Amino acid sequence: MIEHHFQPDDTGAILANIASHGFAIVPELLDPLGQKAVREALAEHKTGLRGRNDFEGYQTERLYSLLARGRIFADLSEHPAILAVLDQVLEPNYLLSAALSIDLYPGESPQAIHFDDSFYAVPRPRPPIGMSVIWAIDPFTPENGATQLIPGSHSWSGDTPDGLPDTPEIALPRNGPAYQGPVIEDLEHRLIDAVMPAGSALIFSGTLWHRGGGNRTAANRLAVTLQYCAPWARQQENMMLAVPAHIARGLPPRVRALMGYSIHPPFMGHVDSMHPERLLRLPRNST
Ligand SMILES: O=C(O)CCC(=O)C(=O)O
Repeated sequence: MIEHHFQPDDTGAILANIASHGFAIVPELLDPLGQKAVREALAEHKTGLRGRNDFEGYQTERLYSLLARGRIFADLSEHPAILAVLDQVLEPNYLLSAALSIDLYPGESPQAIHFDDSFYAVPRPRPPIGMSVIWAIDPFTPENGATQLIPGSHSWSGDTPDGLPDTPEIALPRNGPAYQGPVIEDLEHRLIDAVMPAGSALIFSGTLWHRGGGNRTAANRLAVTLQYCAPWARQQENMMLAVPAHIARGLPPRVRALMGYSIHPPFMGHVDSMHPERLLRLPRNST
């Protein structure tokens, strides 16, 4: 059995595991107070509404735009142990692409197997264009829907290996080159459960095949996922509209840079030839 759990300051080992297996787990990175802050921030906004398709999950409640919903999410998005890893994997000036909570209700079925940066239609194998972090707010178990991963699949070639569900919701590139990789007999047997205690962070490559598991328990499984992308790639969530300017002004500079209040040289991200931070600092009534 391979050990995939690492100490937060062991960046080298985390990076090595991501390079060889596609993921790493840092147990209990968020303490119980932080977990409570996440729950309280989400509680204000929960509606009980479930997902709109099988991918979001018909028995899953997702809340997006998290940076606008509580300071704790800004803290998570710039967690030093996470950024120390991302700094080595993604190009400088990388961005926060998505910030959402995923609450699996009892009875949720497993998701389709997918990889998170599939909507960038760049042929595989390739370095990741995105990196994902899933923060377990409840403990993740095989029974309650722990994320399931296929170790090593981050380096697979091709986008639609035999046997993978290719559903419209996933929007896999359909016109790309024919699959060139190994024949996949039974993908489900290759999945392993990301079992981890509450507060743990699962960090994985955007090219790693995975899915949310099914929830066979009587309790919910709550997670927060923060996804990051290359500085030249389009973010999934439009952070400028998702987070109103008056909230963005109060966020730490690094978080604002992750949102897109930053320049990727020579001038990607400018506004009227100015750094976007300059506009943000203008008095409220002039923006
Ligand atoms: O909820 C999970 O464990 C994984 C969810 C996921 O992979 C996704 O929605 O892209």
